[in-house]
Amino acid sequence: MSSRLSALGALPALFALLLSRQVHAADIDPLIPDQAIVRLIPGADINAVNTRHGTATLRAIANRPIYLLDMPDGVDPEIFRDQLRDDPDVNYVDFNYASEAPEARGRTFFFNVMPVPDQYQTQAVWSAIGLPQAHQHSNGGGVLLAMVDGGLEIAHPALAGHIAPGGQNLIDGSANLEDVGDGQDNDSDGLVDEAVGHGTHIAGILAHVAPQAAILPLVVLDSDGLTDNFLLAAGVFAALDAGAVVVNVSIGTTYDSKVLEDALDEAELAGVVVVAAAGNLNRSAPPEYPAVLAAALGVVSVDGADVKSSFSNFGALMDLAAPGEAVYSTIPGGQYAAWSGTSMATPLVSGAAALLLARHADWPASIRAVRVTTYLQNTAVAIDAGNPGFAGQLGAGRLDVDAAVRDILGDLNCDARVNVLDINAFVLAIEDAAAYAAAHPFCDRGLADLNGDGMVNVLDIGPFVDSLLAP
Ligand SMILES: [Ca+2]
Ligand SMILES: [Ca+2]
Ligand SMILES: [Ca+2]
Ligand SMILES: [Ca+2]
Repeated sequence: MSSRLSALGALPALFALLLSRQVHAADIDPLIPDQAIVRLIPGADINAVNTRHGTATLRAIANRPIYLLDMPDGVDPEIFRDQLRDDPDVNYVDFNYASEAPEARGRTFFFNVMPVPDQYQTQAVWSAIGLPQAHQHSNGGGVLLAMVDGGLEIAHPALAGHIAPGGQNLIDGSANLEDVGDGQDNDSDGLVDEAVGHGTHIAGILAHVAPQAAILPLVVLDSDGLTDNFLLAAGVFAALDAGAVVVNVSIGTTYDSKVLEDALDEAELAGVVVVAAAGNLNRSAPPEYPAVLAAALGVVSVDGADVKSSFSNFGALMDLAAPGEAVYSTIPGGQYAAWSGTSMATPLVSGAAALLLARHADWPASIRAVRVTTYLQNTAVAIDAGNPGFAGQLGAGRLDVDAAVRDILGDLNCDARVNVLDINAFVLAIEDAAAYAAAHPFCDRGLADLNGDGMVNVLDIGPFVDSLLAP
């Protein structure tokens, strides 16, 4: 990207971009002044648009006509946006807002630094979500799992062998993926490099949950945990281009960004599972995007007793809960530490999605994301009773990876539940294998073998009825 910027003679604009990124970390993400995001119609030329409007290209998204533009000095942003919108080459226009890691926004840091991996490997978080049992069925092999986050310590011993080639730093266009500070308070909040470790910590959680998945780092967060809507969307688009089937987004923005919605819509069409952190400010409004978008799995944090974490955002648009308190994972320097946040709950769900997709590699893109959501939600452990005041606002329940990944005998309509809705499918499975396969594509007829004799036939009827009547 840097060569493209130079070719456009946009270095002064880039300098302006760097200055404009000196925004304060805040509860509400601030507008980044003087920037516009445009998507052009197919075949349109950004240079012609820039010439007409006096704009300059600051960044471009690969393989799509989406650009971050620097507005001319002294224009009224609203009027200027309307002028851009009236340009026949322009599909949509939006402003650019800052965006943050929830832990940067909420000011939580890693703690209990340890030189050894014992806590990381043996912590109760893994057993709380049924991970050891789930690993008997799947380790995530063959799945490309993207993380749109900060950099990560590639050389960390616990990450060796887990990182996919082809990672990108979308901030500077380089291949530098490292998780290091720059000694600067990039977001002018009085804290220097407060988000160093975030990406490494997320990577360590993904690597433990889905040990055979390949983790693709897409760096959009700076060392203070700051990014913006354009970069965040660019990270999701890059994940799609790389062929990732799961995208972990432990980042949120309070602005309902058109370009981020665009990226999530494209992910949905491609059957890619985007998992996003709810946010760490114990509120339901303003919500944080993309977690609340329909195409994302929004994750809230609970403690070891499935009680909502005091910091966790919540709301009717959340999809799942997962443990997010004092989660041990990797940090730079080859070390380990605990960190609390919805950012830490999120990769538990992303890793679970990877296990599920490795187990069901036959699921085509057309059903993949919906199936993953259905399986993870319908096998989740109900937690509303233990969270008075938050009923319906913590998602479908707490992640149970074992329940999601193992075979569910009697689930003939493949919704990860066994109930009366399986009766017709069960009868079809017994009567006519071909008709069953046609009516329930990518479901497993073998789940009708309730008596476990290796055959699906009338002898399974009694045990199936018993399973429906079981408490
Ligand atoms: Ca800072
Ligand atoms: Ca910094
Ligand atoms: Ca079912
Ligand atoms: Ca049987």
